[in-house]
Amino acid sequence: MGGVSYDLVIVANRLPVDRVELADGTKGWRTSPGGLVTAIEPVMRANHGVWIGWPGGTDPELEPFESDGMELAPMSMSAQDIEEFYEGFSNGTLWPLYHDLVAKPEFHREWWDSYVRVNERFAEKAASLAAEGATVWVHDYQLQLVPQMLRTLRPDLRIGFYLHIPFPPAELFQQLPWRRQILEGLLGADLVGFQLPGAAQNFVRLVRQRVGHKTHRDLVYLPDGRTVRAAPFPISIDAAGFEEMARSDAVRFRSAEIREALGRPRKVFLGVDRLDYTKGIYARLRAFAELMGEGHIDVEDAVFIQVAVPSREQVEQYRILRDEIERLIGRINGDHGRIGRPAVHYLHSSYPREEMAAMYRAADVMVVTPYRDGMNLVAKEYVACRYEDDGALVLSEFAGAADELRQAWLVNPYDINGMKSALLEAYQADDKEVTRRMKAMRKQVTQHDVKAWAASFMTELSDVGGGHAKDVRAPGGE
Ligand code: GDG
Repeated sequence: MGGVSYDLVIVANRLPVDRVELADGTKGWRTSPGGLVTAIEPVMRANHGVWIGWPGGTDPELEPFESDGMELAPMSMSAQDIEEFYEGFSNGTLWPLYHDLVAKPEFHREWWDSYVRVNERFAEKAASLAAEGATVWVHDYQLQLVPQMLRTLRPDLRIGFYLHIPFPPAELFQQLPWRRQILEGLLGADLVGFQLPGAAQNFVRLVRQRVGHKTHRDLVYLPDGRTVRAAPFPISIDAAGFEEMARSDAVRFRSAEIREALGRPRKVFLGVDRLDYTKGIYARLRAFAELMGEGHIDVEDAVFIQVAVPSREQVEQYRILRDEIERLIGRINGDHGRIGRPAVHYLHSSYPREEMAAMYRAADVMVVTPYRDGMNLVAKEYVACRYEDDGALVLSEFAGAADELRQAWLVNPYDINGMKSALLEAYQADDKEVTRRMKAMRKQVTQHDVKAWAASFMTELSDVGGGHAKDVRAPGGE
């Protein structure tokens, strides 16, 4: 490692870049624009930071390198790690368990063993790169054991953990055979951050019941004298960045082009999701199809664009879901489409950010209906792009974003009739009503952007973190 050490270490399952094959056959890096990169980048730049994560693929471990002004330290993954740690324990056990059992979690002891081994490797890497008294910020459900492992290796560090997905109620979490180890893993951090207050409360309650530590409100008192704080930090987006992109000539032009290509419908409905069973894609399309079948919406007037970004394609449940959705869309178009006028435009692909912004701009009704979602950034991105204060948002009450975007048409995605009424109301709402709602939501998203999120987590972390650790600067300072 050449003895280089850093004052700030970000540890996340994925690096913000992908390992790709370049035109000349050699390997190179491509930045993968995600919410986390924009969130973390300013903090990384304000400090001497490094980001530890997996670049995808099964290449052997590489030395840390610089990309686009950020120091990155790639972690290797073997085919077995990918199968057991990533697809297995992370996405076949924890993901469904933490999302209200929307799918049935599988419990396998080999998957758990692999989870422990990979978490150990991440912790060792962080320990080797952190300077004396440095701050380490660990992210998400794949790495819940890292805080404690790291604290054992390096008691001098200040450690923060942030969970991007929901933290389940005790009644569900209880099922996990390794529940105690996960709770103890998280308690290695000084500050454990969640999307919503309810998740932080679930965690504190479980720690009291299962591990037996004393707690008071958002604090946990450990026998060794340490105090751990559990608190909500609702994540957000680069709102100004999205608005600027939406206002650009290129995006405005592209958005008009999209509406033209759709055959100039009166109204465009839009869904943008990773193809995941938590997102409620099937149910929303059924609701839309029934509205067409009953004559409330005519295919000459409205279309639905559903972008389904490929995700976790090696996991069986995701393949089944894809088949079900594609069969449903085939049926809807068969029943309601006309020549040159399909009812649903289905895109199974990922797109550049500008294209996403153009779709947000082109859409009159944005439909976000997850059964459970930590936050849902797509809903906030739509709002950020609607700088003319128009556009209706239909939003599941089970998305974290519903706590902030109260003026959306809120729906229970399990209630198809309720969802039909909300879709129809949003479709028929007059301009004044749509604007009143959008204005309020835009205020919320602009005032609580991702910079504010990262800064508030960092500030809290330096307040709770053990005595003499170095202070890490929050970005910007405006
Ligand atoms: C997890 C939690 C929580 C999607 N397709 C493309 C693309 N995206 C971008 C979106 C958005 C992000 O990916 C997706 O974020 P979401 O929040 O909607 O959902 P998850 O992927 O499930 O994220 C979630 C989040 O973590 C953050 O804490 O909100 O609850 O589940 O930013 O724009 N971006 C581009 N092309 C695509 O095709 N460029």
